[in-house]
This record gives sequence, C-alpha cells and structure tokens, in this order.
Amino acid sequence: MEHNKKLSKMFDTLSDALEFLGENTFKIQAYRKVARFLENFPEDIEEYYKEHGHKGLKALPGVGEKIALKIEEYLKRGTFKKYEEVVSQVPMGILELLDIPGIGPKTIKLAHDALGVNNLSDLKRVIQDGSLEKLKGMGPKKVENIKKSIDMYYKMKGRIPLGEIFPFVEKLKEYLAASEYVEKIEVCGSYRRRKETVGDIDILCVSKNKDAVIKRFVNHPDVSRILAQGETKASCIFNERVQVDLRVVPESSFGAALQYFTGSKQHNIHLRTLAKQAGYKISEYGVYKHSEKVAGEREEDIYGILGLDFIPPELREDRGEIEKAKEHALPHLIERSDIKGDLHVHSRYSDGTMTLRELIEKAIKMHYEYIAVCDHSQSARYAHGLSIEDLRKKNREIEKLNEEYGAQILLKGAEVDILQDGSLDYPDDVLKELDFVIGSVHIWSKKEDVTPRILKALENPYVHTIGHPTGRLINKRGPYKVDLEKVIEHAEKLGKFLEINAYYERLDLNDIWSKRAKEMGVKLTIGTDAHQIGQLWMMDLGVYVARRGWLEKGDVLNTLPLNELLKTLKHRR
Ligand code: DGT
Ligand code: CA
Ligand code: CA
Ligand code: ZN
Repeated sequence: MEHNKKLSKMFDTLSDALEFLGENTFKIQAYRKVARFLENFPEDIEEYYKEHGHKGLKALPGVGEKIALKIEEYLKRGTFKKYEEVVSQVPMGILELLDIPGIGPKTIKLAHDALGVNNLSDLKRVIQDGSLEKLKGMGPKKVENIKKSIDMYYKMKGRIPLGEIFPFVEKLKEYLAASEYVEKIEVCGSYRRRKETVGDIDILCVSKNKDAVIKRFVNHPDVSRILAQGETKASCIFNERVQVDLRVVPESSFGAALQYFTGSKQHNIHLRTLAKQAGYKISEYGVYKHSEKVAGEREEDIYGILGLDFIPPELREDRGEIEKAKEHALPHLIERSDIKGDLHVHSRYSDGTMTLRELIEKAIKMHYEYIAVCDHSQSARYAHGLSIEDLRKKNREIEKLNEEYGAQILLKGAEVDILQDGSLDYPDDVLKELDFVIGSVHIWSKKEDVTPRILKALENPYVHTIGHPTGRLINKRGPYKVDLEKVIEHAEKLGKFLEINAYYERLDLNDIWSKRAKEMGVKLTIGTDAHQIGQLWMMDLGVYVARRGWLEKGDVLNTLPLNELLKTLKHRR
C-alpha cells in the first residue's frame, strides 16, 4: 500500500502547488479528488494496475485518460513529469508549509505575496510581529488557528510511532545490506532500543567502499531531501517524514560505535562514569586503557571488559540495568518465540475484516497454538458490537471450525465494554460461555475518573484482563483519568491480568507500567487488537514493550501452551 499513500500525497502536493502558483483550473479539484480516492482505496494500486491495466485505471472514480497516464508513469518511474515540473517552481520552504494540515495554499500565497514568507520560520515571524494578522482576510482568529496547526505539525513531525516506521526501516536495512559492499549493518538509536516512538533513525555499517554505500543510500527512491553527504556519513529525509543518518565505520570499532549510537544518552553517560572509575575510557571508537585500545570490534566486549553482563538494547535507559548487569542479575527477557498465541483480535463479526477461517489459517501460519477472538460487545454500536444472539452464533462457528481443524485454536472471546457503572456489557451467564474475557473502557468523559469503573469490572468473576488500561493513543490522545497503582493492586488481589495492547498506536500498558505491574505481582496478557490480517505482526511490538518493561517469559500469560492457558483461565473464576 506504500504506493497508494505516496501517490495520493503527490497528487495532493501537486494541487497545493498549483494553487500556490495562482493557477485556477478545474484540474486542481480533479487532482485532489484522486488523492482522496487513493488514500482510501483498499487495493494496492500497483497490484490493481498489473491486473487491470490502463483500462482498469480509467474505470476508477475520478480517473480520466490524463490522470491514468500519470499513475502509469508513476508506477514505472516513481514520479511523473507534471509533478516534477510544477513542484520545481515552488520554493522548498513553501512546500513544507503546504504540507501542514490546517494551513491552506491560499493563506500561504497571501503571506508569500504580501509579506515575503518563504518558509516556516518566516511564517512564525509574521505571526509573532503581528503583520500576518493585519492582512486583508486574516484577523486574530484565523492566525490563532494557524498557530495551533503549526504546534500540531511539530508534534506530529517530532516523533514517529515505532510500529508506523518499522516495516520501512526493515526494508531500508535490507536494501542497504543487499549491496555487495556492505559487510555489516545495524540500525541503532532509539529504534534498536524499541522505544515506542522514534525521533530519527540511526544506521551503522562497515564497508570497504564507503563511497558506494553512501551513494546507494542517498539514491534510494524514497529520499525526499539530502541534508548532508560526507565521506563517512550521510543524512536524508525519507518520504518527507523521517530523517535517517547513515554512518560508515571501520570494522575495528563497529561494536563500540554500535554501543555508543544505540544509547540511550543517559545509559551511555552512566556507563562512561563507571568506566572512568575502573581506569578505562569509552568512546564511539573503542575502550581504551591508558592509550591502548582494549575493545571495539564486538559490542559484548564493551560491557564485558567492565565486568558487566551484556545488556539487551531494550533495557538501556538507565533504569537500574547497569547495576543489575554488574550483579549478574539482569532479567532473562521474554522473546518473541515464547509467545504461543494472540489474546486480542477482532473478526468480521464486529469491526474487523477477518473471517474466522482466515484467523484460524493465520494462526497456523504464525505457529500459534491459539488466537482469542475478542469482538466488541452489544452496546458498542460504534464498532458493530455483537448482540448476545450473534455472539452465540459466533461461538458455535468457532466450535465447528476448531472441530474441523482438530484443535482448539480459536478461543471464544470478547472485548466487553465496561459500562458507566462498572458493570459488564454482557450478563454473567453469557460471559460464562466464553474462554477469555477482556474488559475495556471505550467511552468516558474528560473529567471522569474511571478508576472505580475498572476496579468494579475486575471484580466480575468472568473478566480475565483489562484491555488498553489507559486509553491513550500515541500522538493523538492522552490517557483517561485513572489511578493505575490502584488498578494494579486490585488486579493482584483478585489474581487478574492486565493487557499490553500491542496495536502500534496504543502500546498500552507501556513499558514503565508493565514493569510496575510485574513488580507488584501482576501478570500481563499481550494482544494485538488486530482488525486486519496485516496487523497480527504487531505482536512483535507488544513483546518489545514487555522487554522494555523487564518482563520474563513467566510474566506473560500467553507464553503458556493451550492446555495450561485454559486451566489458568478457568481457575481464575
Ligand atoms: P531519538 O532519535 O530521539 O528517538 O533518540 P536516540 O536515542 O536515537 O537519539 P539520537 O538519534 O539523538 O542519538 C543516537 C544515540 O547516540 C543516542 O541514543 C546516544 C548517542 N548520543 C547522542 N548524543 C549523545 C551525547 O551527547 N552523549 C552521549 N553519551 N551519547 C549521545
Ligand atoms: Ca535516533
Ligand atoms: Ca540521530
Ligand atoms: Zn478496545
């Protein structure tokens, strides 16, 4: 779907640029329409074109002969002439401004023509000194909105959710590794630490031909701007969205560089202090005693020489990991391969797109022993929640499928709304028929403290875990008001679980609270909250959160094999 997104963006930029240039043709509207269409087109445009050809393109809404040709040209060359022609007439800084949601091309043109605004800092200046406000057609209210849009833009631009960038980074790594000149390559920085959001991407590699590798990097088709290009380093913006820094280092200091650029900064500072006390000096080139290099090629040695156990990147946040490494008491972190199944997915019965059969096939493909199908409950109208009747129908279909496949692969589950008064959205005799029950808060008011609701839900004997316990959405929405200490305490008392929701925008509980839950004796369930088949991979993200939260295999419920899982689930009732 990369192409749909990119092409949609190009048509958007094209129409913005035309509008900025003062053209006023029906074409602008046509381009916008195609952009919107592509944004929501459920099929991959490249696949679609392969199958249906030029004629097929023209059959799409809003696509005429000329636009079809542009799409074809894009699929062949990665860009199209009209786009290049128009965009090259617009200054770089203006293109960035056009990219900010909430600021239209007309406003930008006005500020450009009347006040000489050529980029974001110009725009901020004319807001500050009041000259923008005085322009005809502007006024304080409009300017206030522009200011808000800029703030939002900075926030969005600032940090990218790990799960959003993950597939791209893995592909970029493969692209670079495919060069015959690349001998070693590793992505480091916050990405390697699997932090929930990343600022930029840092890549390290070893090569005998630095020049060729740097060239390959800056010539990647997704590069939108080259920020810097030197002999051993280059920095580019990819897809107008993310900065990637590439460094080529000598093999003899690869491990030291890997350690240094993985960070975190706080971890490194602590490590360096420790080294100093032991008479060593650490840098990105190696570990030195007096001026003799004693380590550098292998990352393990950097820790080893200081008497520390190897510290997995996810723990390197200076949260006590260096002390534990010294005492040889680091946790034995959970691994992706420990996971035996997914404990939160939605099917077509509610707002997902997967059939139960697709899910069972997917489970087999992923070597899962089980998947708990947890569709929404009856009053969740916004998400096609299931009536009791439909839930029972679904349960019967699950039983039939399991029988057909000769194993209890699909578990009868539900993500049940925790209602206003803390009661559950299905009666107990219905919940009793389910293998796995998640209680979730989906609707709350801003001022409301939802703690009592969650505590009460935990008391329901049929609830196993609390879904996305804080309700936050990364970069979009903060958590609801909830006292997690109390929730964890209560869960512990009742022998209940809490969820690490692995959906890339949720990651909820996060690393810090997962760690706290473990410390307070509560185990976690990990579920992807997948609504589409292409989202079950996000289990990886859930495991990263768990690892960052110091969790071990035994701290996560869905590391249990099916029979033990079922026993545990029944026992909690
Ligand atoms: P990000 O990009 O904001 O998500 O976070 P990081 O951790 O990737 O930070 P970044 O890209 O600025 O730098 C990569 C690593 O380089 C960082 O984790 C540790 C190391 N580093 C950068 N600046 C410093 C510094 O001033 N002191 C030390 N000790 N290490 C640094
Ligand atoms: Ca970084
Ligand atoms: Ca960086
Ligand atoms: Zn939910």
